[in-house]
Amino acid sequence: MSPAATRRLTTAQALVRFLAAQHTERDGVRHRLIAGTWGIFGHGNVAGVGQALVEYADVMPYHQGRSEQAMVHAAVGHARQLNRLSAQAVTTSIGPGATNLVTGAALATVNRLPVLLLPGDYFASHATDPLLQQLEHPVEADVSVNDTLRPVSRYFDRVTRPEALIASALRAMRVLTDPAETGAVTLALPQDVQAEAYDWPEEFFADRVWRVRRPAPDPVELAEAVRAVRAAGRPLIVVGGGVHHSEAEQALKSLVDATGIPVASTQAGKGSLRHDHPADLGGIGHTGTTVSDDLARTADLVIGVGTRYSDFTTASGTLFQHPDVRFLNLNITAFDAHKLAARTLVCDARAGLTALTDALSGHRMDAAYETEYRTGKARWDEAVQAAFRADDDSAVPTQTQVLGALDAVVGDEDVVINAAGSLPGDLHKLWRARSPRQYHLEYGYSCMGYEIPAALGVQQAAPGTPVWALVGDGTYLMNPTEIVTAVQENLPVKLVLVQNHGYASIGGLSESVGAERFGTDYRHRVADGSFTGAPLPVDLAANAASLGMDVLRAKTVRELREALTTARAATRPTCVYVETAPAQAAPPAEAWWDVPVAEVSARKAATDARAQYERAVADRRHHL
Ligand SMILES: Cc1ncc(C[n+]2csc(CCOP(=O)(O)OP(=O)(O)O)c2C)c(N)n1
Ligand SMILES: [Mg+2]
Repeated sequence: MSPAATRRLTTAQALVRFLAAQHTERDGVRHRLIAGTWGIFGHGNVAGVGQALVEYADVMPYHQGRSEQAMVHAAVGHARQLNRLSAQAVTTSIGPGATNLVTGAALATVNRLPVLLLPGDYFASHATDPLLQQLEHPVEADVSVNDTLRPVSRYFDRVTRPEALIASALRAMRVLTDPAETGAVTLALPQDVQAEAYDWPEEFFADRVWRVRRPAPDPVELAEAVRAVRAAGRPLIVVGGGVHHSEAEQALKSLVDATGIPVASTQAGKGSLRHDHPADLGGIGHTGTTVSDDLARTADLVIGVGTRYSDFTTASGTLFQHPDVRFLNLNITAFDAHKLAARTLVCDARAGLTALTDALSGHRMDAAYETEYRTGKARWDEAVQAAFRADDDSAVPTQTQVLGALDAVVGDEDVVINAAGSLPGDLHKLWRARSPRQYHLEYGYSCMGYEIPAALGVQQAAPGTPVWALVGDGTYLMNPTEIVTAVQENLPVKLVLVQNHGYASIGGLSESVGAERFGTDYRHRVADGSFTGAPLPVDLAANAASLGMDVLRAKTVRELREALTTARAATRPTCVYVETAPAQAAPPAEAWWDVPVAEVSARKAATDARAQYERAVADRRHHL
């Protein structure tokens, strides 16, 4: 190829052609970087990116979505399933189509998952201002609504001339494939520029491979880390999503098998060790297990691996109570490694864990410590059994019995997706993850409406794998639209729809913070103005059926088991609809979570809750 060779294409055609030629590579395995493009067309992208997608339909798969936010969720599900080695793009029109991306972009960036956003933008020429859907800023003429994507993106550019795409597209790929920086990447595309032709250097379209690096630990940091681990009497490993992103599960197991150090997991890290490994203590923090939280309170060294230490993990700064507790953070992102004034090990999780295992050769926990946590784990296993067990097959199931029924039906390969409501807490405490990819909890943004579209992306990344989206009724109502897309794309995703007539999780929270469950039940308004009438006569099962799903209504524990078994084998999108009994069967929280309570109020519920709040907040520590 002569360096001088050029090809005359529109900016949008050049972008699509370029994206189709990008690849990632890690450990010798190659993936397409942009596996496909989701899109909803309007005047801001139909003639530009839309035209380019039909021109290059042979090299760039296109998926039609129903809402822009949901398309981003689908892309995020896909990226997470493939450990961030492959992403998808999302193209939108201008204005409302573009701003509908903001929630999805924030979710991607919070969870450090790559997605390429291609919102249309106003004319770079200003020739037709104000364009349909243009928000005119009277003072700053270069501002568009797409600027709302800046704070939620890890890279943002507005491509105001065709040739500017060359540098910008390369930078965008760098960020998408950088394990420390990845998240939402936005290339805003003025609609006139999308359609404008340019003589592109042929080299721009050549196959390109982005190596996803595995930085090794710094020798000085490693030596200090090893000294700290050897000196610790009660070390506890806390694993986060970074273990999965790095595919470091085997390296973690090797370290744990060699040393006997126990492992507790955040929502994103759960499944890093199989649930039946003797050192796997399950979830940690506000939604953690008794054994994890007991160990966390008494640990003298907390070894964070790939975790952001969210407030759920640290119980809002109250969990780690050993007077001399110290932290050692292995993280590819220096920003996270430095949290809690930790000793840092800034490197890839797999590389760091392997180096630690080698350097700790011969080091083993006291037998008494291992006995202590194994006993605690056995006790917790009994609590799980009790929450799952349903003695009466003909009764309406509780929510934890729904999880028990699902636990009995799934295999090692099934993926279970959830993000918001009361299910995340129950799942974090109770779910027995049997493989690294099984437990798919989006709890960085805990975004209602993530589950169904994410299931589509996961299913695209893992054809043939049973993929379950678990949603509450409130979550379902917020974003059921991608059911239609599952039908259209023949994706046999499975939906477990848990009906409890409102926001049960927030109802419980509301009660505990003195807000009296206000505004959390789905009930008719009555004469005094309150929502305390009969439950609303909605039929969400009929709704799911109307969108094209096969629907199985389960009224009892027995029917639920049968329905889940049928759904697992189904080859069409299938919904299991279950109304749950109100009984609270999940074990209570072991650790606190900071939700500030009214300091003054005329209502007893609030003043009582405030007194309790002040007692809890007194336990908060600064780790310095
Ligand atoms: C988009 C979004 N809006 C609001 C919230 C706050 N929120 C968290 S859980 C929840 C209620 C969820 O209701 P449902 O899905 O029915 O689950 P349940 O609590 O009944 O288990 C709300 C409103 C959120 N997480 N995401
Ligand atoms: Mg609900």
